[in-house]
Amino acid sequence: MSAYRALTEAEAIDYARQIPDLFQKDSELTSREIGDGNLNLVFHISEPSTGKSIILKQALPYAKVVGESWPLTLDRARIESEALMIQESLCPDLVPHVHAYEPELALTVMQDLSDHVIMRRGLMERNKYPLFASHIGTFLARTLFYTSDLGMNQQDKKEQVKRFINPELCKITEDLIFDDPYTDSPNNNVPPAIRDAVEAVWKDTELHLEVAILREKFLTQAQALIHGDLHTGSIFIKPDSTKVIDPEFAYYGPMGFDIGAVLANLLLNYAAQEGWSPDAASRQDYRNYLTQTIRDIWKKFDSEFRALWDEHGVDRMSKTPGYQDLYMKRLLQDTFGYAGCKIVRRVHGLAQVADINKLEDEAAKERAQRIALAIGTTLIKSHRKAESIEQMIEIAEKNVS
Ligand code: SR1
Ligand code: MG
Repeated sequence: MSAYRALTEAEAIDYARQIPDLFQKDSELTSREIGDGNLNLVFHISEPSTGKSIILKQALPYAKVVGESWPLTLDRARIESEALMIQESLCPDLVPHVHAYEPELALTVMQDLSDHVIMRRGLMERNKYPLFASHIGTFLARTLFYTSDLGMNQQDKKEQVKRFINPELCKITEDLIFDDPYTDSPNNNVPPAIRDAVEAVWKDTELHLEVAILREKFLTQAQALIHGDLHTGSIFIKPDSTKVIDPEFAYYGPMGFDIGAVLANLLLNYAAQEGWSPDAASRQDYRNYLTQTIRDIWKKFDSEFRALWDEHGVDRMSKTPGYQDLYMKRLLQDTFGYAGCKIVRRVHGLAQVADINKLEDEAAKERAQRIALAIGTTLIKSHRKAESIEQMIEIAEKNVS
Protein backbone atom coordinates (compact mmCIF):
# COMPACT_ATOMS: atom_id res chain seq x y z
CA MET A 1 0.00 0.00 0.00
CA SER A 2 1.26 3.49 -0.81
CA ALA A 3 2.53 5.59 2.10
CA TYR A 4 1.46 8.76 0.29
CA ARG A 5 -0.51 11.36 2.19
CA ALA A 6 -0.83 15.09 1.60
CA LEU A 7 1.11 16.79 4.39
CA THR A 8 -0.28 19.38 6.77
CA GLU A 9 1.89 22.33 7.83
CA ALA A 10 2.69 20.52 11.11
CA GLU A 11 3.60 17.27 9.31
CA ALA A 12 5.86 19.24 6.99
CA ILE A 13 7.81 20.35 10.08
CA ASP A 14 8.06 16.75 11.28
CA TYR A 15 9.38 15.73 7.89
CA ALA A 16 11.90 18.60 7.77
CA ARG A 17 13.28 17.66 11.20
CA GLN A 18 14.34 14.27 9.84
CA ILE A 19 16.47 15.74 7.05
CA PRO A 20 20.07 15.15 8.13
CA ASP A 21 22.46 18.08 8.76
CA LEU A 22 19.92 20.80 8.15
CA PHE A 23 18.21 22.14 11.27
CA GLN A 24 19.43 22.05 14.87
CA LYS A 25 18.00 19.28 17.02
CA ASP A 26 14.87 20.43 18.93
CA SER A 27 15.00 24.00 17.60
CA GLU A 28 11.72 25.78 16.85
CA LEU A 29 10.65 25.51 13.20
CA THR A 30 7.85 27.37 11.42
CA SER A 31 5.85 26.07 8.46
CA ARG A 32 3.66 27.91 5.95
CA GLU A 33 1.88 26.49 2.89
CA ILE A 34 2.58 29.11 0.22
CA GLY A 35 1.65 27.29 -3.01
CA ASP A 36 -0.22 29.60 -5.36
CA GLY A 37 0.19 27.50 -8.52
CA ASN A 38 -2.35 25.25 -10.16
CA LEU A 39 -1.12 21.84 -8.99
CA ASN A 40 0.98 21.42 -5.82
CA LEU A 41 1.49 22.09 -2.14
CA VAL A 42 4.53 24.22 -1.30
CA PHE A 43 5.71 24.47 2.32
CA HIS A 44 8.15 27.11 3.48
CA ILE A 45 9.99 25.76 6.52
CA SER A 46 12.25 28.04 8.51
CA GLU A 47 14.32 28.01 11.66
CA PRO A 48 14.08 31.53 13.16
CA SER A 49 17.06 31.03 15.51
CA THR A 50 19.50 30.47 12.62
CA GLY A 51 17.64 32.05 9.68
CA LYS A 52 17.92 28.75 7.76
CA SER A 53 15.01 27.77 5.52
CA ILE A 54 13.98 25.26 2.87
CA ILE A 55 11.08 24.51 0.57
CA LEU A 56 9.16 21.23 0.60
CA LYS A 57 7.18 20.85 -2.58
CA GLN A 58 4.60 18.07 -2.64
CA ALA A 59 2.59 16.94 -5.64
CA LEU A 60 -1.11 16.37 -4.99
CA PRO A 61 -2.79 13.39 -6.70
CA TYR A 62 -5.11 15.79 -8.54
CA ALA A 63 -4.98 19.20 -10.23
CA LYS A 64 -5.49 21.74 -7.43
CA VAL A 65 -6.84 24.34 -9.88
CA VAL A 66 -9.85 22.10 -10.67
CA GLY A 67 -10.16 19.77 -7.68
CA GLU A 68 -10.17 16.04 -6.92
CA SER A 69 -12.31 15.34 -10.00
CA TRP A 70 -9.12 15.81 -12.11
CA PRO A 71 -6.69 13.06 -10.96
CA LEU A 72 -3.06 13.63 -11.86
CA THR A 73 -0.01 11.39 -11.61
CA LEU A 74 2.36 11.81 -8.67
CA ASP A 75 5.21 10.74 -10.97
CA ARG A 76 5.43 14.39 -12.02
CA ALA A 77 7.34 15.03 -8.78
CA ARG A 78 10.05 12.58 -9.93
CA ILE A 79 10.13 14.21 -13.36
CA GLU A 80 10.46 17.64 -11.77
CA SER A 81 13.26 16.69 -9.37
CA GLU A 82 15.21 14.81 -12.06
CA ALA A 83 14.80 17.64 -14.56
CA LEU A 84 15.98 20.16 -11.95
CA MET A 85 19.08 18.07 -11.27
CA ILE A 86 19.92 17.85 -14.98
CA GLN A 87 19.33 21.59 -15.39
CA GLU A 88 21.50 22.33 -12.37
CA SER A 89 24.34 20.27 -13.86
CA LEU A 90 24.12 22.41 -17.02
CA CYS A 91 23.32 25.83 -15.50
CA PRO A 92 24.32 25.68 -11.80
CA ASP A 93 23.18 29.23 -10.93
CA LEU A 94 19.89 29.23 -12.82
CA VAL A 95 17.77 26.67 -10.94
CA PRO A 96 17.16 25.95 -7.23
CA HIS A 97 19.32 23.25 -5.66
CA VAL A 98 17.48 19.98 -4.93
CA HIS A 99 18.49 18.63 -1.52
CA ALA A 100 16.43 15.43 -1.72
CA TYR A 101 13.51 13.71 -3.41
CA GLU A 102 11.14 11.41 -1.50
CA PRO A 103 9.21 9.24 -4.01
CA GLU A 104 6.62 7.83 -1.58
CA LEU A 105 5.42 11.29 -0.62
CA ALA A 106 6.05 12.78 -4.09
CA LEU A 107 8.05 15.39 -2.21
CA THR A 108 11.05 17.45 -3.26
CA VAL A 109 13.24 19.27 -0.73
CA MET A 110 14.79 22.29 -2.36
CA GLN A 111 16.54 25.59 -1.89
CA ASP A 112 14.38 28.40 -0.54
CA LEU A 113 14.25 31.34 -2.95
CA SER A 114 12.25 33.73 -0.79
CA ASP A 115 14.75 36.51 -1.44
CA HIS A 116 13.55 36.41 -5.08
CA VAL A 117 10.08 37.31 -6.39
CA ILE A 118 7.95 35.48 -8.93
CA MET A 119 8.74 37.22 -12.19
CA ARG A 120 5.08 37.62 -13.19
CA ARG A 121 4.57 39.71 -10.06
CA GLY A 122 7.78 41.67 -10.72
CA LEU A 123 6.57 42.53 -14.22
CA MET A 124 3.12 43.49 -12.93
CA GLU A 125 4.94 45.97 -10.66
CA ARG A 126 6.75 47.19 -13.78
CA ASN A 127 10.21 46.30 -12.50
CA LYS A 128 13.04 45.93 -14.98
CA TYR A 129 15.56 43.08 -14.87
CA PRO A 130 18.55 43.97 -17.05
CA LEU A 131 20.29 40.60 -16.57
CA PHE A 132 17.24 38.46 -17.27
CA ALA A 133 17.67 38.20 -21.05
CA SER A 134 21.23 36.97 -20.68
CA HIS A 135 20.33 34.53 -17.88
CA ILE A 136 17.33 32.98 -19.61
CA GLY A 137 19.10 32.97 -23.01
CA THR A 138 21.88 30.93 -21.40
CA PHE A 139 19.40 28.63 -19.64
CA LEU A 140 17.61 27.92 -22.91
CA ALA A 141 20.78 27.45 -24.96
CA ARG A 142 22.50 25.12 -22.50
CA THR A 143 19.52 22.99 -21.41
CA LEU A 144 18.21 22.58 -24.96
CA PHE A 145 21.56 22.00 -26.66
CA TYR A 146 23.04 19.52 -24.20
CA THR A 147 19.90 17.36 -24.02
CA SER A 148 19.47 17.19 -27.80
CA ASP A 149 21.03 14.91 -30.43
CA LEU A 150 23.37 17.80 -31.23
CA GLY A 151 24.96 17.87 -27.80
CA MET A 152 24.66 14.41 -26.25
CA ASN A 153 25.24 10.79 -27.16
CA GLN A 154 22.25 9.80 -29.26
CA GLN A 155 21.78 6.38 -27.64
CA ASP A 156 21.91 7.92 -24.16
CA LYS A 157 19.39 10.48 -25.32
CA LYS A 158 16.92 7.73 -26.22
CA GLU A 159 17.23 6.42 -22.64
CA GLN A 160 16.44 9.92 -21.40
CA VAL A 161 13.41 10.16 -23.67
CA LYS A 162 12.10 7.03 -21.90
CA ARG A 163 12.74 8.45 -18.42
CA PHE A 164 10.91 11.64 -19.30
CA ILE A 165 7.82 10.20 -20.92
CA ASN A 166 5.24 12.41 -19.23
CA PRO A 167 1.91 11.50 -20.83
CA GLU A 168 -0.52 12.97 -18.31
CA LEU A 169 1.13 16.36 -18.12
CA CYS A 170 1.60 16.44 -21.89
CA LYS A 171 -2.12 15.68 -22.26
CA ILE A 172 -2.91 18.80 -20.22
CA THR A 173 -0.86 20.85 -22.67
CA GLU A 174 -2.27 19.09 -25.71
CA ASP A 175 -5.82 19.88 -24.53
CA LEU A 176 -5.46 23.27 -22.86
CA ILE A 177 -3.05 24.81 -25.36
CA PHE A 178 -3.56 23.03 -28.67
CA ASP A 179 -7.25 22.13 -28.65
CA ASP A 180 -9.69 23.78 -26.22
CA PRO A 181 -8.98 27.43 -27.13
CA TYR A 182 -9.95 26.71 -30.75
CA THR A 183 -13.40 25.31 -30.03
CA ASP A 184 -16.31 26.00 -27.68
CA SER A 185 -14.90 23.69 -24.98
CA PRO A 186 -16.31 23.53 -21.43
CA ASN A 187 -12.69 23.90 -20.25
CA ASN A 188 -12.52 27.48 -21.54
CA ASN A 189 -13.16 30.56 -19.43
CA VAL A 190 -14.35 32.99 -22.06
CA PRO A 191 -14.37 36.62 -20.87
CA PRO A 192 -17.88 37.83 -21.85
CA ALA A 193 -16.60 41.20 -23.11
CA ILE A 194 -14.51 39.59 -25.86
CA ARG A 195 -16.85 36.76 -26.85
CA ASP A 196 -17.01 38.08 -30.42
CA ALA A 197 -13.20 37.86 -30.81
CA VAL A 198 -13.11 34.39 -29.23
CA GLU A 199 -15.87 33.15 -31.54
CA ALA A 200 -13.80 34.42 -34.47
CA VAL A 201 -10.92 32.26 -33.21
CA TRP A 202 -13.22 29.23 -33.08
CA LYS A 203 -14.23 29.78 -36.71
CA ASP A 204 -10.79 30.60 -38.14
CA THR A 205 -9.76 27.47 -40.07
CA GLU A 206 -6.61 29.15 -41.43
CA LEU A 207 -5.53 29.57 -37.80
CA HIS A 208 -6.55 26.00 -36.92
CA LEU A 209 -4.31 24.63 -39.67
CA GLU A 210 -1.26 26.35 -38.17
CA VAL A 211 -2.20 25.17 -34.66
CA ALA A 212 -2.59 21.60 -35.98
CA ILE A 213 0.96 21.79 -37.38
CA LEU A 214 2.36 23.06 -34.07
CA ARG A 215 0.35 20.47 -32.14
CA GLU A 216 1.72 17.69 -34.33
CA LYS A 217 5.26 18.82 -33.56
CA PHE A 218 4.49 18.93 -29.83
CA LEU A 219 3.11 15.37 -30.06
CA THR A 220 5.96 13.90 -32.09
CA GLN A 221 9.25 15.83 -32.00
CA ALA A 222 11.58 14.56 -29.25
CA GLN A 223 14.11 17.32 -29.93
CA ALA A 224 15.38 18.11 -26.41
CA LEU A 225 14.44 17.86 -22.75
CA ILE A 226 12.22 20.92 -22.47
CA HIS A 227 10.94 22.55 -19.28
CA GLY A 228 7.43 22.36 -20.68
CA ASP A 229 5.81 25.21 -18.70
CA LEU A 230 8.29 28.08 -18.84
CA HIS A 231 6.01 31.02 -18.12
CA THR A 232 6.93 33.95 -15.87
CA GLY A 233 5.22 32.22 -12.93
CA SER A 234 7.90 29.50 -13.26
CA ILE A 235 10.73 32.00 -12.81
CA PHE A 236 11.99 33.46 -9.55
CA ILE A 237 13.92 36.67 -10.04
CA LYS A 238 15.82 39.52 -8.40
CA PRO A 239 18.05 42.07 -10.11
CA ASP A 240 21.19 39.93 -10.01
CA SER A 241 19.70 36.41 -10.11
CA THR A 242 17.25 34.32 -12.13
CA LYS A 243 16.05 30.87 -11.06
CA VAL A 244 13.85 28.66 -13.23
CA ILE A 245 11.52 26.46 -11.17
CA ASP A 246 8.68 23.94 -11.63
CA PRO A 247 9.73 21.69 -14.54
CA GLU A 248 7.02 19.11 -13.80
CA PHE A 249 5.83 19.32 -17.42
CA ALA A 250 9.33 18.38 -18.65
CA TYR A 251 9.52 15.88 -21.51
CA TYR A 252 11.39 15.46 -24.78
CA GLY A 253 9.67 17.95 -27.05
CA PRO A 254 10.28 20.82 -29.47
CA MET A 255 12.77 23.43 -28.26
CA GLY A 256 10.68 26.32 -29.57
CA PHE A 257 7.98 25.47 -27.04
CA ASP A 258 10.20 26.68 -24.18
CA ILE A 259 11.58 29.73 -25.98
CA GLY A 260 8.09 30.65 -27.16
CA ALA A 261 6.72 30.29 -23.62
CA VAL A 262 9.12 32.89 -22.22
CA LEU A 263 8.50 35.37 -25.04
CA ALA A 264 4.72 34.81 -24.88
CA ASN A 265 4.60 35.75 -21.23
CA LEU A 266 6.55 38.94 -21.88
CA LEU A 267 4.04 39.73 -24.63
CA LEU A 268 1.08 39.03 -22.31
CA ASN A 269 2.52 41.60 -19.94
CA TYR A 270 3.09 43.90 -22.94
CA ALA A 271 -0.63 43.68 -23.73
CA ALA A 272 -1.55 44.15 -20.07
CA GLN A 273 0.30 47.49 -19.92
CA GLU A 274 -3.04 48.92 -21.11
CA GLY A 275 -3.99 48.79 -17.46
CA TRP A 276 -0.74 48.74 -15.45
CA SER A 277 0.94 51.84 -16.89
CA PRO A 278 -0.20 55.15 -15.41
CA ASP A 279 0.18 57.11 -18.67
CA ALA A 280 1.05 56.74 -22.35
CA ALA A 281 4.73 57.68 -21.94
CA SER A 282 5.39 55.16 -19.19
CA ARG A 283 3.39 52.54 -21.09
CA GLN A 284 5.64 53.08 -24.09
CA ASP A 285 8.75 53.00 -21.91
CA TYR A 286 7.83 49.69 -20.29
CA ARG A 287 6.76 48.17 -23.58
CA ASN A 288 10.11 49.18 -25.07
CA TYR A 289 11.82 47.42 -22.18
CA LEU A 290 9.79 44.26 -22.85
CA THR A 291 10.46 44.23 -26.62
CA GLN A 292 14.17 44.90 -26.04
CA THR A 293 14.18 41.95 -23.64
CA ILE A 294 12.55 39.74 -26.30
CA ARG A 295 15.22 40.81 -28.82
CA ASP A 296 18.04 40.22 -26.32
CA ILE A 297 16.74 36.79 -25.29
CA TRP A 298 16.64 35.54 -28.86
CA LYS A 299 20.07 37.02 -29.66
CA LYS A 300 21.65 35.51 -26.55
CA PHE A 301 20.01 32.14 -27.18
CA ASP A 302 20.99 32.14 -30.86
CA SER A 303 24.64 33.08 -30.30
CA GLU A 304 25.18 30.77 -27.33
CA PHE A 305 23.42 27.82 -28.96
CA ARG A 306 25.51 28.24 -32.13
CA ALA A 307 28.72 28.52 -30.08
CA LEU A 308 27.91 25.32 -28.17
CA TRP A 309 27.15 23.59 -31.47
CA ASP A 310 30.46 24.73 -33.00
CA GLU A 311 32.56 23.80 -29.97
CA HIS A 312 30.74 20.82 -28.45
CA GLY A 313 28.57 19.35 -31.21
CA VAL A 314 28.71 15.53 -31.15
CA ASP A 315 27.07 14.85 -34.50
CA ARG A 316 29.33 14.83 -37.57
CA MET A 317 26.45 15.36 -40.00
CA SER A 318 25.26 18.41 -38.09
CA LYS A 319 28.45 20.19 -39.22
CA THR A 320 27.22 20.07 -42.83
CA PRO A 321 27.39 23.64 -44.24
CA GLY A 322 24.01 25.35 -44.17
CA TYR A 323 22.43 22.94 -41.68
CA GLN A 324 22.94 25.13 -38.60
CA ASP A 325 21.36 28.18 -40.26
CA LEU A 326 18.40 26.12 -41.42
CA TYR A 327 17.98 24.60 -37.93
CA MET A 328 18.06 28.02 -36.25
CA LYS A 329 15.52 29.39 -38.72
CA ARG A 330 13.17 26.50 -37.97
CA LEU A 331 13.65 27.11 -34.25
CA LEU A 332 12.73 30.76 -34.71
CA GLN A 333 9.61 29.75 -36.63
CA ASP A 334 8.60 27.27 -33.92
CA THR A 335 9.23 29.98 -31.34
CA PHE A 336 6.78 32.30 -33.11
CA GLY A 337 4.13 29.60 -33.36
CA TYR A 338 4.40 28.34 -29.80
CA ALA A 339 4.55 31.89 -28.42
CA GLY A 340 1.27 32.54 -30.22
CA CYS A 341 -0.36 29.39 -28.83
CA LYS A 342 0.83 30.21 -25.32
CA ILE A 343 -0.69 33.70 -25.57
CA VAL A 344 -4.06 32.59 -26.95
CA ARG A 345 -4.59 29.92 -24.26
CA ARG A 346 -4.03 32.55 -21.53
CA VAL A 347 -6.77 34.85 -22.89
CA HIS A 348 -9.78 32.52 -22.90
CA GLY A 349 -8.49 29.08 -21.88
CA LEU A 350 -8.79 27.32 -18.52
CA ALA A 351 -5.74 28.79 -16.78
CA GLN A 352 -5.23 32.50 -17.39
CA VAL A 353 -2.67 35.06 -16.19
CA ALA A 354 -2.75 37.62 -13.42
CA ASP A 355 -1.08 40.22 -15.68
CA ILE A 356 -4.43 40.58 -17.45
CA ASN A 357 -6.96 39.16 -15.00
CA LYS A 358 -5.89 41.37 -12.10
CA LEU A 359 -6.55 44.55 -14.06
CA GLU A 360 -9.32 46.41 -12.22
CA ASP A 361 -10.31 48.76 -15.03
CA GLU A 362 -12.68 46.63 -17.13
CA ALA A 363 -12.13 48.66 -20.29
CA ALA A 364 -8.34 48.32 -19.98
CA LYS A 365 -8.72 44.60 -19.32
CA GLU A 366 -10.82 44.17 -22.44
CA ARG A 367 -8.29 46.13 -24.52
CA ALA A 368 -5.47 43.99 -23.12
CA GLN A 369 -7.35 40.76 -23.93
CA ARG A 370 -8.06 41.89 -27.49
CA ILE A 371 -4.44 42.98 -28.00
CA ALA A 372 -3.12 39.68 -26.64
CA LEU A 373 -5.47 37.68 -28.85
CA ALA A 374 -4.47 39.69 -31.92
CA ILE A 375 -0.74 39.27 -31.21
CA GLY A 376 -1.14 35.57 -30.45
CA THR A 377 -3.18 34.70 -33.52
CA THR A 378 -0.90 36.74 -35.80
CA LEU A 379 2.18 34.95 -34.45
CA ILE A 380 0.56 31.58 -35.06
CA LYS A 381 -0.56 32.45 -38.59
CA SER A 382 2.82 33.92 -39.58
CA HIS A 383 5.04 31.36 -37.86
CA ARG A 384 6.09 29.40 -40.94
CA LYS A 385 7.21 32.63 -42.65
CA ALA A 386 9.19 34.11 -39.74
CA GLU A 387 12.72 35.20 -40.65
CA SER A 388 13.84 37.37 -37.73
CA ILE A 389 12.95 38.22 -34.16
CA GLU A 390 12.27 41.79 -35.31
CA GLN A 391 9.09 40.52 -36.98
CA MET A 392 7.78 39.41 -33.58
CA ILE A 393 8.36 42.89 -32.20
CA GLU A 394 6.69 44.47 -35.25
CA ILE A 395 3.63 42.25 -34.71
CA ALA A 396 3.44 43.35 -31.07
CA GLU A 397 3.87 47.03 -31.91
CA LYS A 398 1.33 46.98 -34.74
CA ASN A 399 -1.33 45.63 -32.41
CA VAL A 400 -1.08 48.44 -29.88
CA SER A 401 -0.84 51.40 -32.25
C1 SR1 B 1 -4.52 22.03 -14.94
S1 SR1 B 1 -3.00 22.81 -14.97
C2 SR1 B 1 -3.21 24.30 -15.81
C3 SR1 B 1 -1.96 24.93 -16.23
O1 SR1 B 1 -1.12 25.20 -15.11
C4 SR1 B 1 0.21 24.88 -15.44
O2 SR1 B 1 1.08 25.88 -15.01
C5 SR1 B 1 0.26 24.65 -16.93
O3 SR1 B 1 0.51 25.82 -17.66
C6 SR1 B 1 -1.08 24.12 -17.18
O4 SR1 B 1 -1.50 24.20 -18.50
MG1 MG C 1 3.94 25.19 -12.54
